[in-house]
Amino acid sequence: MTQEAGLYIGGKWTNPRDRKRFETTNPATGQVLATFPMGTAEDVNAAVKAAKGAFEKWRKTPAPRRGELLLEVARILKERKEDIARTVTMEMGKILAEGRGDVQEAIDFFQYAAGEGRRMFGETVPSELPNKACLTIRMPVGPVGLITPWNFPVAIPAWKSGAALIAGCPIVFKPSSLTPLCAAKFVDALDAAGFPPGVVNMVTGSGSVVGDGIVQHPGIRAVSFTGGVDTGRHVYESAARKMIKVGLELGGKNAIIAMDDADLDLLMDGVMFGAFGTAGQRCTATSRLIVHQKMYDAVVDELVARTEKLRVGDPLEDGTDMGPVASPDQERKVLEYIEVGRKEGDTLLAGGAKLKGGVYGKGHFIQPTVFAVDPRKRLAQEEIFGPVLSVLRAKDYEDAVAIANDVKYGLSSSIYTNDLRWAFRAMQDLEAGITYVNAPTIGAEVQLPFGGTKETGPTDTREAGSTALDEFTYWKTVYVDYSGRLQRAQIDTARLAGG
Ligand code: UN1
Repeated sequence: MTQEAGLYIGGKWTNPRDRKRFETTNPATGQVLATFPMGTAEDVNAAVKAAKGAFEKWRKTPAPRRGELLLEVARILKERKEDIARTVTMEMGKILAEGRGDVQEAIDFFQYAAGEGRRMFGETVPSELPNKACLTIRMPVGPVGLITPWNFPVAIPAWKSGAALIAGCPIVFKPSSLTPLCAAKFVDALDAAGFPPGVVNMVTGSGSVVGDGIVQHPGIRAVSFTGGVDTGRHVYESAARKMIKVGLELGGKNAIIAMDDADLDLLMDGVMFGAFGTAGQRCTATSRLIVHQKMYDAVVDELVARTEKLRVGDPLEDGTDMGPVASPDQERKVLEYIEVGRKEGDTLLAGGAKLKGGVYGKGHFIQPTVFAVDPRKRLAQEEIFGPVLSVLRAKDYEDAVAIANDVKYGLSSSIYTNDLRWAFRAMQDLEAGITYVNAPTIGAEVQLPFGGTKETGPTDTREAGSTALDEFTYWKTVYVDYSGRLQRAQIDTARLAGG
């Protein structure tokens, strides 16, 4: 594939010459990596048409056979892991170990989803009538739209496409315009695995033309979207108007609660990874640290010392802890939040500036930043999606949980404690789709459900795990009457002998 990439429709890469093009750049260096076509409404139509054309055959392909293709994708991704991981790092800016992790998560999920092809369990349920069988089976909804963000440019497309494909749904995929090269390499692996033409389609371009075009297209029967709340609300509304299924994962304001009995070193290892891994650009990032007042001073001292030691730099280089943020927009947004903190009178404890000159000269590098914040301040409430951690003080367990829950999001959460009672209470008390005990808010594994509550996940869908299929299937209930006569439920109720 050249760096002048194209669209993938009906099993072929196409590069329409008359399309406007956009560039994708390396956020560490400003270097242009590739150009892509701005997809049009016609491109979306062509992709949906291809997907519709492929649906009948794909849904009737036995699920274990579909699974074999998914396993083949996993194998190809393994072979290409280093190249794709470097592309992730160059296009998005996360450090190479995390770029590899991104691809590994895709491999893991395709392996998991392949196995789902041999499970896809339904239920068998007793009938109230004799000689009658009752069961449930999953049905694929039809062609589906997948709209993905830039922060996990391989893993998130893999979660969505792996689930849709094993379920029997052809896909029309629109990647983020910041990371289309990662998406193209991922789709190239699907292409190499040999899916029937039309089962996989990718259209790059703007949210307003391609994204909206996919959601609103009558041929698209479900949409899965990961991104910000505002866009998510718009997708939700459009999907509701069309009465289709929609899966939403819209970010977080995830908290770690540090109880007074927490192991300080373990806590700090988790906080640093959770807050500054991927430069804080994860939906699951630890963006609040809520500390029991008895631990507060010790935690803050250690936090500042560790934050100041982080090595920010070239994400391809060994030994770098944190790379740049992903784009000029990201840089602007994060710096604006740092300003908000200053203006609202939050106490800046570490960082707080853009890094300039030398290796930083052409990139979007921001110092890892820590503020001490009160619960109602914007830095304690709003998703920043960058390397900015807000520290809050809590009186006791109840106060910590109240602070943790007092945000509109509900994705991930964590408590550090050695007291079983706090751990088990937190599992019940924290309003979030995920709770960790003695581990940070990031690092979800693919064989478990992933998603949130409140404004993070208003449709209550879960990606990954055994729940992944729910986004793309509906349940059919089947009754098989083999009695040879008309039996009427509720009317002819069969009686027990002697009844
Ligand atoms: C995201 O940021 O949207 O749990 C996904 C984690 C990763 C996935 C994050 N496995 O941090």
